[in-house]
Amino acid sequence: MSPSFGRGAMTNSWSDLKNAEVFLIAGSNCAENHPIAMKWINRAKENGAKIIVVDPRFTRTASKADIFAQIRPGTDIAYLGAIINYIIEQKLYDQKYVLNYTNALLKVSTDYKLEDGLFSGYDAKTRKYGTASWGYQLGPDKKPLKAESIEDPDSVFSKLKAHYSRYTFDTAEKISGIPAAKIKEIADVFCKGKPASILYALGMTQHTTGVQGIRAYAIIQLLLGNIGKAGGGINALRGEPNVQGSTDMANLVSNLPGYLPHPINTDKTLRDYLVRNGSFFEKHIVAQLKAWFGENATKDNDYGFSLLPKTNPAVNATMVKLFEMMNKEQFKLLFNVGSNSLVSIPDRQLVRSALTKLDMLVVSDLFEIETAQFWREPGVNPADIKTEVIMFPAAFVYEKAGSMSNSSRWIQWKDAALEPLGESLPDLDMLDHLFKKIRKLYAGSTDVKDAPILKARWDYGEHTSALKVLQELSGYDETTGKLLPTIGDYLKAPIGTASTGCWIYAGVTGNGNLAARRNNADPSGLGLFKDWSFAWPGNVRILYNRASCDEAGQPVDAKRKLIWWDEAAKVWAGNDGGDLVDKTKGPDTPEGKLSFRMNPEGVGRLFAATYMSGLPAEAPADGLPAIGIRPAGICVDGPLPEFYEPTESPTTNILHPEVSISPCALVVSTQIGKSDKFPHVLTTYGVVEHFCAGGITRNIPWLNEIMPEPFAEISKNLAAKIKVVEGDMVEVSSARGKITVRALVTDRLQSYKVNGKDTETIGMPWSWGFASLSPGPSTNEITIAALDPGAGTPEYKVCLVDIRRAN
Ligand SMILES: Nc1nc2c(c(=O)[nH]1)N[C@H]1C(S)=C(S)[C@@H](COP(=O)(O)OP(=O)(O)OC[C@H]3O[C@@H](n4cnc5c(=O)[nH]c(N)nc54)[C@H](O)[C@@H]3O)O[C@H]1N2
Ligand SMILES: Nc1nc2c(c(=O)[nH]1)N[C@H]1C(S)=C(S)[C@@H](COP(=O)(O)OP(=O)(O)OC[C@H]3O[C@@H](n4cnc5c(=O)[nH]c(N)nc54)[C@H](O)[C@@H]3O)O[C@H]1N2
Ligand SMILES: [Mo]
Repeated sequence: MSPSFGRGAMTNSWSDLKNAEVFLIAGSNCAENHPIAMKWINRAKENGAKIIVVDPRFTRTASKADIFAQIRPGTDIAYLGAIINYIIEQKLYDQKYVLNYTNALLKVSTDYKLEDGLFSGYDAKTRKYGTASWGYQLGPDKKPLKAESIEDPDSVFSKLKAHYSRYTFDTAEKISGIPAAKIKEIADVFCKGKPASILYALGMTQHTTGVQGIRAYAIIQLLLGNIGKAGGGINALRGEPNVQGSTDMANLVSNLPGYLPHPINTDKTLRDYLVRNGSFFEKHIVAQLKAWFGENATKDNDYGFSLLPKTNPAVNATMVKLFEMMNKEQFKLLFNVGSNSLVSIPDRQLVRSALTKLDMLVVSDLFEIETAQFWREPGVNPADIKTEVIMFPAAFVYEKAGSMSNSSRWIQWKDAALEPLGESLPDLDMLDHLFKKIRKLYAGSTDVKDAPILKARWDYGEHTSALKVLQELSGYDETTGKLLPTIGDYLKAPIGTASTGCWIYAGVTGNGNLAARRNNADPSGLGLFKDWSFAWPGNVRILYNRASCDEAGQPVDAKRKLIWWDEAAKVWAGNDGGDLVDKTKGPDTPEGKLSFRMNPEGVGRLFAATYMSGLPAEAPADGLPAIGIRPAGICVDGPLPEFYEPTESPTTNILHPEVSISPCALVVSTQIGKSDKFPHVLTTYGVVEHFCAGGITRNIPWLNEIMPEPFAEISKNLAAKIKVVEGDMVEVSSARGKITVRALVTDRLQSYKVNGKDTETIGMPWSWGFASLSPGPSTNEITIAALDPGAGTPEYKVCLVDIRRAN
């Protein structure tokens, strides 16, 4: 959502959850998937906090809830929109916060509109939006015009009010299946408790409107003044061990490490890149180029900018798209590290076919997972497969040193506890061996496309040191070769004299390895633990914490003081590190007022407008395009969250039947089902006993014993209708395929009404495949490959199916 911070991380932290007065847990089953979250939630509950859970199923998390609402999968924006409407109508918002810390007063372009489910700027041919009309009205100084009051019809606040006035509790009930009175109860309880925390994970993100759902959370939390506060925030409970670290390190197609925008094919020079992305990124991309290319990155050669690979934004090769390209024979080699795509990718026939198109597949994993054995899946004749498959046995987490970053943005160091088993190696050593061998093969080449490999700085030692890698991320003074002590030293260094491999990690190893700190003192009692490991950026534990203070820089919540302006010492002091541009700039200075310093407006964004700050009033005399400072992160599918039906849905969108599903959704599956043939909604989820695609856990006998096989969980109503009892085998089919599993008949799923029509949700775990000690059918045989247009996340949480007794 933003080109800088917060691409899915907690604004707060695990241990901060204990400070909340109320929780909305919607789209997360943390009791089963994130038990550490539950530990801190339970502490808050002991202190009287209220828990609201919204889920299509009654989960173990729901069993702890004061309010539980069963929702039709994929309809959260409908009830969240109704809550936004209620907050505005009943004036439940935090007036001061909204005025001072959000863009409520800024005037929106008069060209902006939403009509029949389409925002202005839609191009039906490309199914994409032109976003020019989503901007602000700008003054002659190129800054957004500010309205006198939020009543001004052009203000962001008025646009928000008009947009959500259509979302009544009754409309939300018709769409989501949650009774109107229950939605009102959720709104009342959530808005009354301050601070209030929102937790989410896959139940919100795995939709074609995933990003917009999280935007709806942001709007609610900004209106209520809950961001930047202890016990508040929006907390993305991230999944895979170190998924936070891997996205920090650019395991995302549109980013370089530290969430720097990835250069694209039209960026011929560093200047072109800065015209698109703003001067804010100059220091960071140059520091990264220095880290990657060392002495081969100089001012004279544009710091080696031409050595960086460029992406084609029209391709946007997120995971599913990548397999689509592979299936069109656009790749010869796949290096598959720590992922079991043949089980985890939706509509998995695409993966099955794509892998056969490769010349070579290298799999690095602990076990010979399904992906590595695709050539001997039942039904496949190995003689037909031309792909050569090579297995690299990988060392496990306890067998290697390194840092892992958790959802709280804490970078935590660990040492190796065991020697790697057999011939297995840490992935870092594998990469190091490979890189050195490849560089040897390329030696002497004058081909420009080989230059990045030949010019890279690669010095992690004879026996690779993970600490050296973390030090490279932390950063060096390139003039002395010494580590830069802190992020402040990095920021002060003139451009071209400092390197960091990932600027948000700057300082992590500057004064010793701070990631290895294990001091669990917590003097404030707020769970900040600031001497335990290191949180990016700059050890700030709660992002946007300037917003926890009033205009005078004093904490608004006396019980939960994060930072404050110390007038005598003329400095921001506090229990937490200040999320501030400059700690010596007081609350009445322009810098000291910025509550959301990473946004170009400096405030939280109720309306995700297009905007570049810092553009000069006059065009530059040299005729070159001007360089601004910082662009706003936008959502490609609209500046305000709007409800769209999932790609496969049992009903049409009652808000705008002509534009029923997201007009921008990227639908990759070729077979799309309709509700006449496939009347039920399927949702997929994880189970405690297995981990993701099950590569590890299905090889652990005692886990297999307690969770031996996949199942389809159905309501008692549905069971009676299809004449099935618990334990019977059922065939679940979608437009893409069918699988046979055991029926699990429970009260955890209930029949419900959608727009007057009886509807059923079927729940299925997805952790099985044909290999391992305990094989079973893969649920992704039937799921749909339809992607969120911004994030590329597949709509794993909703598709249409039919179910019947097998034989
Ligand atoms: N034991 C165990 N722990 C895990 C994992 C595991 O496989 N096993 N996986 C790890 C990974 S990689 C991840 S990403 C996380 C995932 O953590 P979670 O997101 O908690 O995992 P899920 O069970 O997929 O989905 C969460 C809940 O969302 C609900 N849901 C489905 N659709 C909707 C919807 O439209 N709206 C709402 N409000 N809720 C919906 C589901 O019923 C489910 O209870 O867990 C991590 N932890
Ligand atoms: N239907 C459906 N499908 C889903 C989801 C869903 O909710 N529903 N959830 C999605 C989500 S959130 C995720 S994250 C993906 C996960 O999908 P994948 O990433 O494909 O699945 P994992 O099982 O997590 O694969 C991780 C592999 O890494 C291996 N491994 C562990 N440690 C190491 C190591 O140190 N080095 C190496 N080289 N290998 C290692 C493990 O043995 C395992 O096989 O699945 C997605 N698929
Ligand atoms: Mo995940």
